[in-house]
Amino acid sequence: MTVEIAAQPGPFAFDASHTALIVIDMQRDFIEPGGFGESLGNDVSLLAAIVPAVAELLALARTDGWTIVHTRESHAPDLSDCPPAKRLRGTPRMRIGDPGPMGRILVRGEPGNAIVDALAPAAGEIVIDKPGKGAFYVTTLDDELRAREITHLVFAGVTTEVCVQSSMREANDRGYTCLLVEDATASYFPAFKQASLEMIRSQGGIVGWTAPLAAFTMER
Ligand code: C5J
Repeated sequence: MTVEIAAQPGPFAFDASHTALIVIDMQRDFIEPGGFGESLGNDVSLLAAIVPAVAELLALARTDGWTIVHTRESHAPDLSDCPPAKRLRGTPRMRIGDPGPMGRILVRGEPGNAIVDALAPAAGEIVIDKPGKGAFYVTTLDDELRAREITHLVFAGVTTEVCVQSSMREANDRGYTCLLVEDATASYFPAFKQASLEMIRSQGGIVGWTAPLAAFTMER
């Protein structure tokens, strides 16, 4: 059944059976003190603030039978999938692969690399480990979505202007119809979040649509 919600730049229509929720990188490394995000000098509380909204969106998607995907920005323990150009950027204080308070920074399997407890993937949900900012780069995400005949993607997660926007642009180029939930995404830089939302929906939705979580809950 197709439903239509109020969104920008116009109404967004989708069918639950062809829709996936893509929750980007809600990991301890970005959201909790002691992880990668904080090691770069960021205020992680800005990201922690959206956890309740993402939890509500996940609950709604589970109830309505959407496909659910969680991503984690993560690297192999030998860092063979982390280009030096990525590792050497940022602050020399703590880099990807270095030991941190929650284990090695952004390394697969380390405690800090896990998704925060409140948003833990449920059995059967897709979890994608991605070495890049975009969720499609050297991952199986596109194959997983096409195998399930997914055409519409609803995005949430962090950070808006980096991994969320990169993933949404990659999805757009692959032919998916995309929407970003405005209050279920966050940036360490509120102005960057606002600019990203405006970029995405500009020019008639050049990357896609945006809508508040309430647009989904009011529909029910
Ligand atoms: C960053 C991300 N910001 N998940 N990663 O490095 O946006």
